[in-house]
Amino acid sequence: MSGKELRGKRVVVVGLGLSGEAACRLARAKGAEVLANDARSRAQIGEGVAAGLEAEGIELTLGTHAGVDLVGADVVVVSPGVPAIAFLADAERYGANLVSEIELASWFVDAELVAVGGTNGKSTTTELCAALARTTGRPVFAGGNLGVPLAQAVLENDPGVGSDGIAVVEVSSFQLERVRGFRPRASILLNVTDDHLDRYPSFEAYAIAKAGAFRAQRKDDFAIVPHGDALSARVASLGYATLETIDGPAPASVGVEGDRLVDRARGVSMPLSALKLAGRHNVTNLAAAWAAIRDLGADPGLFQPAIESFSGLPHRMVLARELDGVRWYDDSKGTNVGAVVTALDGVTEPKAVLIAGGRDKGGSYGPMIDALARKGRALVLIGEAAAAIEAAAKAQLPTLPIARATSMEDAVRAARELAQAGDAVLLSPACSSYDMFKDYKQRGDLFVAAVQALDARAARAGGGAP
Ligand code: UMA
Repeated sequence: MSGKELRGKRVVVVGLGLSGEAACRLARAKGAEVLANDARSRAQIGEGVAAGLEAEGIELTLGTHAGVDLVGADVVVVSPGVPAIAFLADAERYGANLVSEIELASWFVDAELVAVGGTNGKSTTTELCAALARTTGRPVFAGGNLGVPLAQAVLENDPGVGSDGIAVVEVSSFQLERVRGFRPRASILLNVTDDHLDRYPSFEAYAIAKAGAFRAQRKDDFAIVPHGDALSARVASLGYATLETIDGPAPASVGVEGDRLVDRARGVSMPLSALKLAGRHNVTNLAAAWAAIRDLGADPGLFQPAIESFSGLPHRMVLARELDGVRWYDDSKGTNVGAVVTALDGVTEPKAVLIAGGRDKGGSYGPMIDALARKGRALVLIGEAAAAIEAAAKAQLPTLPIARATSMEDAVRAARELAQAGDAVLLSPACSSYDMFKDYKQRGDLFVAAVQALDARAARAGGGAP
């Protein structure tokens, strides 16, 4: 079904977070009869949001999913955070038309779409794509899992989703679970490693969910994966696009030769030093973004200034402070084991104290403990997963010092005691934040505040002004 036909249709939206709210309003603006449903109560949703939706003619069923008829609806939009609960699975079995919010939104996108998927590096690569896309002078939207739902951009007539635009969408596996017509001109898959195993029955199921960004692609579209990443290539090949590899020797279309990034398709190159982001993985991210935007017809000869002025994302390996020879990094967005491995291996300091823990997402901590064997000075653990991580670390690395902390301030104090001059301290939790914090942003902000509040050792020892 095409979205242009929503007038008079019955649309049910399940989950009233950012995506759900935008999806409701979009469907309503397109003339649908809309019912919004959320397990949270009216008080939890907030009277302002609820009354605002009702004023737009959107019907609400809040506090329960019971009694909501999905099978009788023409379209059911499922928010990314709603797992495959029985309510949805039953309806699907009886023929309900379930779609994700990005599927609904994409029905109304006239721009060229660029999708950025992968377990890690999505947000940085999305922003890199957007920075390179802006060199074309065309209107650019960057959002999706990154923050602003695609449905909201459509609702607000963002020029980046209009016919002249380039819409760069960070896509999570959750958003890709129910897509059919979502067809990016260029779709990037950066990597697939363990994540969200609390939601998926297996690693394979999680990996296959990512194929939603490729299935509707056609032969003249582009599916972009790193050279040598067989799993990503397999997932990307589940569609019909031309597979393009990056960050490797020819035929990879963009690769590293000596100290330069080389676009072999266009014969353009740039010194790697133009990229200000630390870590080898960011070269992969850049090569992928470069290839995608160049494939849309941009002139890569114009990319270098945009790359030089790109400074990265908040809570992604941001240097918070250097104190007494120790460098403190906020990588609160490191919410899975793969991200922590990349962060630990990426810091230039020879040893690091890692602050990790939070809500466990299933999967093995093994690769993180392997990285600690290479780089770890000590481990400070917070949150619900502390015991599981401690057990994994003790089994593999019995001599690694481990401390437990009950708050972020406590964790920072403990890390300070364990770090030595020349070390890094890294908040890269490998877990989600919801057991102790509102989200990863609040977790990172509290870390930075606690680090800023530390006194220099000389000042502490001196005990006041001379
Ligand atoms: N809900 C139910 N029933 C349930 C479960 C949830 O009704 O059984 C309701 C909740 O009560 C809540 C709503 O669903 O009201 C939550 O919806 P949501 O979790 O989809 O939240 P949104 O605010 O719409 O945010 C989503 C993404 N969240 C998730 O995928 C969990 C945001 O990604 C994204 O930025 C936003 O859409 C805009 O596109 C966040 C995220 O954590 C950052 N993503 C994961 C990640 O990056 O690892 C995938």
